[in-house]
Amino acid sequence: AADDSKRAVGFAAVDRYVRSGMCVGLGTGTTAHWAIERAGERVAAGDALTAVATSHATEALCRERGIPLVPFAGREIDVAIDGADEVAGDWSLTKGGGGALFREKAVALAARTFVVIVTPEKLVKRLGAFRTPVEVVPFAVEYVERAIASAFGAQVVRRGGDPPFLTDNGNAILDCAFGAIGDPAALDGELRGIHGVVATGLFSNDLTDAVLVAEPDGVRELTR
Ligand code: DER
Repeated sequence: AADDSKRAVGFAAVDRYVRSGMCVGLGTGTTAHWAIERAGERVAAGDALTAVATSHATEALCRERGIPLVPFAGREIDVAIDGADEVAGDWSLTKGGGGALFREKAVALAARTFVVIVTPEKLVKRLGAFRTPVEVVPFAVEYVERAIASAFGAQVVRRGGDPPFLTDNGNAILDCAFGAIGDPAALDGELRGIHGVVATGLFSNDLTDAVLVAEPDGVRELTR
């Protein structure tokens, strides 16, 4: 059932926002998986699509499905489609549960349109119940961990066991419990001011152009 919902919302995003000839930013995770599946079907049916992948995992699936890949710097991205860990009432997002937040944010920023696809449990009033992923250069990970803990009183956990998780960029991830986040864009800025922080999973609300939710009776597109 969960897979059916993710499939429905992934397919809907591609069919509503992707036209032949477009370059599509393809996200990472179990919901974005279905947008990639549908893009593959559209290519197989003859649509001229190219894709910018947000992770090695997504690159591999695109290759399996015959979706032509172009580099991020390659060309304009018409639409990016991706999942999220939380969608707040103002459409700010927590992303990075899958560790792809840096490239996902790069693609979302570069895309003309950014479409978020979720199942209903991702909708929250405010961000913060889900720990905020922060990507950090390994050399500075202990320094950043201390800086976040002392500056925000946040409980900070380095992702992964031994050896710790590393992103496709070779960086570490700190999962930080900030509690309810009133101003995600401001917190993102403060965190990125700490030397060693590469990116955070806080996506400001002005990035999100559409939110598609897989409801039991079909896919609902939120209106702001
Ligand atoms: O890592 C990410 O940002 C993913 O989009 C993640 O947050 C959502 O993954 P899911 O669709 O598997 O829940």
